[in-house]
Amino acid sequence: MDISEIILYQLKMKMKHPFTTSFGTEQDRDFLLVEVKDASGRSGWGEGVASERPLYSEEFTQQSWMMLEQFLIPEAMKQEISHPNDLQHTFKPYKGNYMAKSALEGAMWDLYAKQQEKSLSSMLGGTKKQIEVGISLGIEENIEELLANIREKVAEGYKRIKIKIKPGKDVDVVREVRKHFPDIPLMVDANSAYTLDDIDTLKALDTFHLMMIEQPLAADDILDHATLQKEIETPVCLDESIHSYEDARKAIALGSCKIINLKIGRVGGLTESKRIHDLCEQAGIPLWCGGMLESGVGRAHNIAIASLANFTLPGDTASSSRYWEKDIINPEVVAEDGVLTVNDAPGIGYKVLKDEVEKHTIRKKQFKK
Ligand code: OSB
Ligand code: MG
Repeated sequence: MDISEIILYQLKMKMKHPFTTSFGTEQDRDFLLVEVKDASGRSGWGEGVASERPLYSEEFTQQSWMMLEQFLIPEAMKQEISHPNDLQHTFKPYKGNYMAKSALEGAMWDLYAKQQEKSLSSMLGGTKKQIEVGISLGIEENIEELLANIREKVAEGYKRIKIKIKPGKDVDVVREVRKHFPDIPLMVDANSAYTLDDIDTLKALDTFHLMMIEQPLAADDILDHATLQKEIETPVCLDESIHSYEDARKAIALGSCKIINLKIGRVGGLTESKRIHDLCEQAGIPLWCGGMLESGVGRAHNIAIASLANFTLPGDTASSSRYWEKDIINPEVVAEDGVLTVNDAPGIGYKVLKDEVEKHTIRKKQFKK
């Protein structure tokens, strides 16, 4: 691929509103960008989606930086990469750190697609030209606030509403939401806040005709989720529990879920995402693309993967304006009536605004061949 240079950026970008889940509140998004340059001056971009603190998963931004700086970028620089798929082999000896691996691999995929003058979507085998999106709404202190948020997002046309829940902010909240919005496509995400001891609560949630309940049990569990799925009608969707093709294969074999939320960063990149997509398609397990409060770079990658055929449910890739006053890409991502058009320009298909990137950059390091 004729790589000449890799640049690692750490950015801090303030979101318009704080976002609260069962594991905490985030407003200052602290994340990484990777820029891979070739000898002809083309750039590919990837986003490191870890959070500042290891609350969603064990990865966090500083750790991703060190992983990329000390191991992943030097390894990638050492060899001739002819296709982004090669990186799976390069990275394999290094355990875990999927989000760090995905940031570099994503930049390579963008660059590779640009070199081939094809869209990232088409390079991955994407077939859809339009994708449906939903929106993920954080926990609010006050139910009126949540109801107002839902009203606004339904009016904007989002194709399903996901609300975050945690113990004490669950059955009563969903009952109230259902009272005001009896028919909207609605789902909940617990971010692993429950155990099987909470079966009564989970069974109560089963009565609100939810599209699915996302990651109710522990992040490292697939067995208890299988037990739970036998007890409730609502499909269980796994997020945190799925880090790889192997995890997906085992979860499907055990009956731990009926749906998977795929996040490119959580599974180590686009190559692994495509493998999981094909496995789930064969197994009849529908997918949707999750989000990690991404900037436009990560958002563009999400749109590309969501254009594959088995992403049959609305994902979390909402408009740029959902989180940002001004995104770092042009054009911004805009969902119209809950539908995004898949870009057919080369690579991710959006221009990365270098001025905007620099404005939010708090640390930067250049690696030359
Ligand atoms: O569990 O899907 C999740 C955000 C940060 C970490 C984990 C999750 C989320 C979201 C928001 O639900 C998704 C988005 O809008 O980017
Ligand atoms: Mg989730």
